[in-house]
Amino acid sequence: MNDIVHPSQCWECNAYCGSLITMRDGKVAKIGPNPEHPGSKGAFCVKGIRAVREWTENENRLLHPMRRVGSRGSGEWEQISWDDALDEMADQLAAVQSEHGPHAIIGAVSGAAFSRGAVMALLMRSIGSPNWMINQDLCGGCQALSEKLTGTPMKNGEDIDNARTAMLVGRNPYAADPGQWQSLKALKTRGGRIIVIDPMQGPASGLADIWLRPRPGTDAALALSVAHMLISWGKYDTGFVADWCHGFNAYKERVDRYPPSVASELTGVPAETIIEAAETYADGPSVFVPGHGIDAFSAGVQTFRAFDCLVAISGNLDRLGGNRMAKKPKGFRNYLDLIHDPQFRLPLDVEKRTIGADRFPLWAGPEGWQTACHNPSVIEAMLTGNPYPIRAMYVSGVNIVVTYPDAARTIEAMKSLEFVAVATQNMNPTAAYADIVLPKTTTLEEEEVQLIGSGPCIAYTHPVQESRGETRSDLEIALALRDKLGERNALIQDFLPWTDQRAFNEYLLGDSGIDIETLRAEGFQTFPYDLGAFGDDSFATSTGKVELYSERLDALGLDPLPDYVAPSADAADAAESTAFPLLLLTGLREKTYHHSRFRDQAWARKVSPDPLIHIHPETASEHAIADGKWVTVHTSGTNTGCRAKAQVSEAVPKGVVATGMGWWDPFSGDTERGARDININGAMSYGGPWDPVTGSPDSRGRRCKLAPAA
Ligand SMILES: Nc1nc2c(c(=O)[nH]1)N[C@H]1C(S)=C(S)[C@@H](COP(=O)(O)OP(=O)(O)OC[C@H]3O[C@@H](n4cnc5c(=O)[nH]c(N)nc54)[C@H](O)[C@@H]3O)O[C@H]1N2
Ligand SMILES: Nc1nc2c(c(=O)[nH]1)N[C@H]1C(S)=C(S)[C@@H](COP(=O)(O)OP(=O)(O)OC[C@H]3O[C@@H](n4cnc5c(=O)[nH]c(N)nc54)[C@H](O)[C@@H]3O)O[C@H]1N2
Ligand code: SF4
Ligand SMILES: [Mo]
Repeated sequence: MNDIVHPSQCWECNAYCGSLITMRDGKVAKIGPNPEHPGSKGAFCVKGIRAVREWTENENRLLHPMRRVGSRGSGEWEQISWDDALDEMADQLAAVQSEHGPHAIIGAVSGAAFSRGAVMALLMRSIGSPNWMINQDLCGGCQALSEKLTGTPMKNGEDIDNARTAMLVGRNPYAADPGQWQSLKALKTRGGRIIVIDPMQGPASGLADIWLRPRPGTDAALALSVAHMLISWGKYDTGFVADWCHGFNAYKERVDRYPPSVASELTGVPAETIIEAAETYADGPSVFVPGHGIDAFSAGVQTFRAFDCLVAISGNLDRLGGNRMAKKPKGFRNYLDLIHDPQFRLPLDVEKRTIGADRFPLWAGPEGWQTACHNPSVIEAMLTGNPYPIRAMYVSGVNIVVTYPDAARTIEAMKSLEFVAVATQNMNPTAAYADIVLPKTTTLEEEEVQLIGSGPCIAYTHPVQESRGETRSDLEIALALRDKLGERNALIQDFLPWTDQRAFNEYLLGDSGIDIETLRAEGFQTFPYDLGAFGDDSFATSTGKVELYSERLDALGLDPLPDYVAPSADAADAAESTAFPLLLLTGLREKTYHHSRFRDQAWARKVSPDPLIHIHPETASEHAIADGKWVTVHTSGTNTGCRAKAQVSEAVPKGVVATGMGWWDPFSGDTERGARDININGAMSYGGPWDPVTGSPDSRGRRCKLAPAA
């Protein structure tokens, strides 16, 4: 037995744990945690240990390019060669480009955190299209935009290990992030305090010293009230505020509108509890640990602004035990740098036509965070031709039929297109609507270099085995497609100047002084950085300071100060409130699944066989719903519904129901049914209200109704 152990990086979810992969006779024998990894520090999960291997070795894995032979969604395919697949794809894209213009072609990925995001953007730009979709309007987009506007990029910089107090807001690290969970338990053991803000009871509230249980979507009022208390007690960082904050007086006036009595009224949290939380948070260092529970909703940016400003004025920004600002080795290029690099940009007038740039200029188009489209506007354009037609789509690394709200409409939009190609590892519901399906490598087969904020470190994903079958990586597909498009004179410019993944990765490493060979051997590289050494270039805002008062929002006619925005469910009239009497939370994570992935793995189905919807005993009896029985779920704003299994428990407050996401049935044999029937996004609208900055829809807090299923 000759075991070789490769340090690598798991990126099956955005916890990004360091891994050790043991190879025996050329095969993966074991995947486990890397205790040396500075981000995860030995934490790991069952998906990293088990699901990735099955995902790779699975007999259902797609190993060859496929061409649709039946109608779209019929599930009838024939195997074809790569050459034929790429020829057909290039022919179709070139035809759409010449008939409708390059804008009519769109790419879709999950996010830009991995190379496939940037590769997709650059591939589309090479064709002349500024249009590509990310799903971060549904994930982390509100946090990112708030941090960008405020000048406080601190995502993944939570320094729980050195904190005295941690404040979790809409975060369930027990399921979502084992590294954070491990650090929080250690904090508790060493006598630190934990504040949890979450309407739902769960492992985190179980660990809490103070648990605030707000009405869904009202968290901003809590942050503003805590800030008000800190300022009124004089327990804020006067030096940091004087030197590095812009607009403190206006901000103070704003937060003074939210004494605990007012915040209590808005959120349902007792005023004494808000004061207790403020006292505890004031006794730092304190770390703000946010989660998806306050992101991806129509007031997401304002909610994050309220917390981000609190972190700044309390002196916890870039402080040991607080929230570290993003660090990067000098000379390293991350994916955002790539997307925004002037040498890879289309002319301004072309980028201005990005779908959604007119409505959400800080999200989509030239000034956008990632320049990507506003997705609901894209679906609209596919179906109506407004503002102009979208006729062809290339999807990679995202399962839009399952993970975008309004599955029926996404399917209708896909069916209306002239051409759809999907790159994936398995036949998922999105691939089912493709004309061409391309087989993709997995994270055990591809090399990736990535900046990990939680380390912070540069991490290396080790390609430990040969690609199975004919599978290829995103960059390999993009390069081959680029060549085919070139043969058809369909390239505007070549924005993919790399020969292979290694060249791409070396380009990312740039002049950072970190080299691939060391990364391969160690799995990661740390780099030196300063904490709290603020200077003129610390805050990337127009004033060069933390903008409590955002000049950019002001210029756009949006509220420049953080504020409480009533959740959209409050706007319902009497008829709607009667028809849809409950509030729906979606997105609860389970340890078994990563969104829609691994749904075909027997072990995972055994642990989590059905989509559950949590309902309070009193609410359940009011609606004649019994524990363990199937119910139908409908929300306001759509006609379609879905099913879930009732889990009657006091974990949710009365009148609130909570469910997961990502459900589909790989074995139903009926794609539409499999993707809509048990998928909460089959019952949700992707229409407004949208966050005015990110265009995010309400992925929770929507009004809904439940009834026993037939
Ligand atoms: N096992 C597993 N881990 C994952 C993932 C996965 O699919 N599976 N996905 C990864 C990804 S991409 C993400 S984005 C993260 C998401 O993981 P988290 O950031 O932890 O987010 P959620 O699990 O969606 O929700 C966290 C909490 O928000 C609460 N919540 C809901 N509405 C509100 C509200 O209005 N206010 C407050 N304060 N709380 C609210 C919920 O009750 C829940 O306890 O997990 C990552 N990790
Ligand atoms: N209602 C509701 N909807 C939500 C959410 C919610 O809370 N509520 N959460 C949102 C959030 S936070 C997120 S992050 C999104 C997730 O949305 P998605 O990104 O669509 O989720 P996944 O299931 O991870 O889909 C990934 C797909 O990418 C492919 N894939 C997996 N690994 C790789 C890879 O290495 N390379 C490539 N090219 N492809 C790969 C597989 O085909 C897989 O089916 O869903 C969002 N949708
Ligand atoms: S939590 Fe699990 S799936 Fe996510 S990165 Fe860590 S080991 Fe991988
Ligand atoms: Mo996410």
